[in-house]
Amino acid sequence: MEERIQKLLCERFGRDIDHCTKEEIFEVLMLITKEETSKIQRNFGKKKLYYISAEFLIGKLLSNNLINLGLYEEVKQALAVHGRKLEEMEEMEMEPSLGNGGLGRLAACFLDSIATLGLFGDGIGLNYHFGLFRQRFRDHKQKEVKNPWMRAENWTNRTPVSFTVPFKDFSIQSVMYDLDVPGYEAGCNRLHLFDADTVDESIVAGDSIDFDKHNIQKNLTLFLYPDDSDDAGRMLRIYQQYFMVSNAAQLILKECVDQGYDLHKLDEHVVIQINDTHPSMVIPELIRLLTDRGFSMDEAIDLVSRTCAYTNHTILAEALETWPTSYLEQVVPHLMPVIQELDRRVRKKYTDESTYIIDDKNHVHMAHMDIHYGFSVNGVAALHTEILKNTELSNFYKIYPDKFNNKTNGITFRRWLVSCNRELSAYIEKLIGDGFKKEAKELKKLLDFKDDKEVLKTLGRIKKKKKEEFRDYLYETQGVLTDENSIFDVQVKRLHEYKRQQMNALYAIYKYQEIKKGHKPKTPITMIFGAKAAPAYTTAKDIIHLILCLSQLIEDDPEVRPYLRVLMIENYNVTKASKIIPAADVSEQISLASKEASGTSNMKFMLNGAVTLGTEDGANVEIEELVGEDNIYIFGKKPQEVIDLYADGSYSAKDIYEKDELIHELVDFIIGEELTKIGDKENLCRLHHELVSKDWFMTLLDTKEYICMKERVFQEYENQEEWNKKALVNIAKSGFFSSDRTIEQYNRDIWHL
Ligand code: T68
Repeated sequence: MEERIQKLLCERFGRDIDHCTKEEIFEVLMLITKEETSKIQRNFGKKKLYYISAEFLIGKLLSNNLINLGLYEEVKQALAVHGRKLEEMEEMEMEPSLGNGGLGRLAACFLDSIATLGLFGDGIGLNYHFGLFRQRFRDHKQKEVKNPWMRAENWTNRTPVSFTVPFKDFSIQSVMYDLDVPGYEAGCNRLHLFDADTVDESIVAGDSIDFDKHNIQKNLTLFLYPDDSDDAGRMLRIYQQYFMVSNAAQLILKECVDQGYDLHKLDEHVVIQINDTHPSMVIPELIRLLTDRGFSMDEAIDLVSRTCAYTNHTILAEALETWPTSYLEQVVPHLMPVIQELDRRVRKKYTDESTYIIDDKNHVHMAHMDIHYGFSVNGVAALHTEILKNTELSNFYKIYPDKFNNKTNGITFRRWLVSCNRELSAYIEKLIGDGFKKEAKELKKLLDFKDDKEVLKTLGRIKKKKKEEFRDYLYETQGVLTDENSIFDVQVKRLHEYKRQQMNALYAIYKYQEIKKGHKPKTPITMIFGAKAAPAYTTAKDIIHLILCLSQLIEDDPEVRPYLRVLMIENYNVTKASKIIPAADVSEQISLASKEASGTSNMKFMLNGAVTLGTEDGANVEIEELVGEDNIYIFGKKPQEVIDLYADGSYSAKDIYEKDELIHELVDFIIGEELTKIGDKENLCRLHHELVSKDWFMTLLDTKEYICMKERVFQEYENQEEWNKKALVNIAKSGFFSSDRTIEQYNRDIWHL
């Protein structure tokens, strides 16, 4: 390996390793990894899965691919001979900006597991040049700048595959870029990312995220989820979605034909997983392409319906996509006759208007199309699926009880343990062998060490080491110094009111005031946030502003600072997740019960020995069942109580604010002089008003219980042996959340590969 690295460095840069930069060494390591990946066997079968998703949040690939190829140690040693560190080269890698949150990261974990299980399945998405914005903090506010993550040498390979994608007024010729996805000690699949050569990065001004939204040929794949707060932005999303699925549909048919398969048996050779509704137009597009090839409408609809399966990731009404027919007419008029035909058939068969595809306001409901014309509908955690069946989609469940099924999310342990926490992984291996890397359930064997004081101590030591590493990382990247001897209390996820970062901020205010009164915590507390807010989501940005102002207030206060810190990680992404999660003690999963479909960071924290402080929501419910109530902290209103509150409209934030002294005081602190002298009064007042007069996601409902429970968490942390035992039980029981298990279930129940 050493020779090979040297040779390639000399060839490309004319220098040996001792005289090469980290960037150069990284590039060469990437090329070698790509070459090795291309040598391993491709998964194959007579039926193939296509996982279509607007997002693939794949994260950096060097370490992961080396681990999966079994080359990590070899490369590490080769570099060590020259005093170079693999970790330092990895720092040079840009994180692909191809996703936004849990949905995109889930797709990436799934690709890893699909390949690892030897299943024949590729991902299909878009090659966003700037992807999701990069977050900067200026004046205690989020500022969005573009994120140019691509380099001349990339993980992707340009392929000769190209399709013509027709829009109303023009066509766009696509280019397919491929990225190899090696499984862990297993075969390899691909991620196909479509792009167009007409796309022009220079139309983006400076480092902003502003561009001409009307120039589709030039802007089509520049950004992920370009701002949809105006019509042009919404229209651009339709262009992107159709571009993605038309390419997907054409690729699928081409691959079938190339294999010599009979398209009349499409469903025997192809299964399409539609990841949320962004790829839903693949249904009418495939039907259109098949009828173009002479298939009858009946047969085309029947075939496609037996090929497509839909995953729902949310019950938030505003996230359920609908498109006005007038928009679709302007972008893809040729799809409208198909969509209208699909709707006509629904209307002929069913009387329940709430299930129609096109509603009386002429909006096309993408999820409705998926449910009627797909053969499977799945939620992403047990509770979520029950809510879909009994509440959100109950009218559909009545019609199609057999289509509904649950697939509780999972995470790949290769990235979220073996790669991000090598110390813990190695220690587990020492205790129970390395079988857990492929059979996650083997982690259960750790329970044998539940009362082993030495083991518990070692777990504590590893946690401390990860905290020190995070301390150094945060100092280097953000210039903020953390105390590794404090409790790390962590909430990292997209910013949304239903996730209730604002409730966590109210706790910070509570603790600040307590410390001011002289009630100091025994062990200092570091509250760590990481979150991006959608650029047009005002309340979310106001919450970030509040957190950053609190952070400043405490930094400037020598009385409080030794006991409490509030830190916000800038530009939270997969790379930063893999640094903070192993260092966390407390995992904050405090969404309003019933609103978080599953959550996946909850699983990552658990796997790394953090204890969950959470509501009865999403996969928290399943975590609780696994670890038992002694090893998790659950608080707050139950999902059904929340659903009932919405139904009868009886929740009033104002009532709570007016009647409860403590809450009144905490909420008013937001507009008090301590914060308004640091921050922007307009933003803080707007947030205060939002909380007191609307509070759509019922923050104030659970705030008091939250504070009480969090106090208990910090108290119980003081008994380190008991705490480490909780950590051990969490790790030992986390095997269920391996995405290998999830994918086995998808395959067993839906894909049948
Ligand atoms: C997340 N959804 C769920 N959506 O919120 C989370 N949506 O509970 C779940 O664990 C995860 O999916 C995986 O199932 C998302 O991440 C989006 O990102 C999104 C983006 C645009 C429109 C709608």
